[in-house]
Amino acid sequence: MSDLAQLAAGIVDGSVEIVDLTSPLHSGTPILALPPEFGQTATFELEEISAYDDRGPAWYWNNFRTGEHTGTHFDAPNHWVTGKGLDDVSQVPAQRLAGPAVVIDKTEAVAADPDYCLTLDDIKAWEAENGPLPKHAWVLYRTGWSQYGNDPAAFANADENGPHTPGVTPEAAQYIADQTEVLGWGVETVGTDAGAAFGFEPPFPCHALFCGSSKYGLTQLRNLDKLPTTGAVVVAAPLPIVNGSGSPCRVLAFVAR
Ligand code: 23J
Ligand code: MN
Repeated sequence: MSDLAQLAAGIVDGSVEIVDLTSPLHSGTPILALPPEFGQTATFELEEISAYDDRGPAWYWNNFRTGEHTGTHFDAPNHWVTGKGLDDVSQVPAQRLAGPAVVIDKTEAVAADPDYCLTLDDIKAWEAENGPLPKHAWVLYRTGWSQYGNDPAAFANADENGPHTPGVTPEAAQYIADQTEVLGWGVETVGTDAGAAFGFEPPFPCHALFCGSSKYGLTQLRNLDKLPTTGAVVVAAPLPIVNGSGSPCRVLAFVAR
């Protein structure tokens, strides 16, 4: 049997499990709130066109309105000024939407400190155990934060100093951007950067360094606890919005059982 036939057979008989890493999209899906001087993204909203009624007797359908960066979504290179002129979300090659997935688990550190940021030493320790961050891989940052995904206030975890959510140190982001050939960085939080990352140097290091090196972002992922450290395959499927900076995205993981 060819590899692809074996994959297809595994999907049919369940020995390949497809784990949905996507958060459900609805008007209560948490969104990023920037400081009030900046433009704001929109929540997801449905507008009913008809529901088997006099507006359309045999059909139900909706219009929707949403920010590109609402819910589980894909950050394209042109999202950040460092990636200005690089690919919009419709231009990202399909071959670069899928790849092997690896998981870096910092659940314990984040439980102790919600502002925990992944360090370069953390990455080096992960690589000593598992090998180099692989070429063309999605690197998924497991923090446990998805447990708050149905409670926007807990998910934002903000006080008078701003949001307190986990992220990545500038040094670690620099290493991923410059020293690896990964596809991108996937997180459980509202954005790829820490809640406090506006005050980092550079500000928002994941956005600045990943967009600038044509690496992608995936956010608000769930079910990362169902993935092995290495060995899963992940497919991210953003809408091909022409000139878009990102898109709500279905993210599926193929896992051998
Ligand atoms: C715009 C400005 C800052 C941030 C973001 C967007 C995101 O997190 C995003 O969804 O790309 S931090
Ligand atoms: Mn985004």
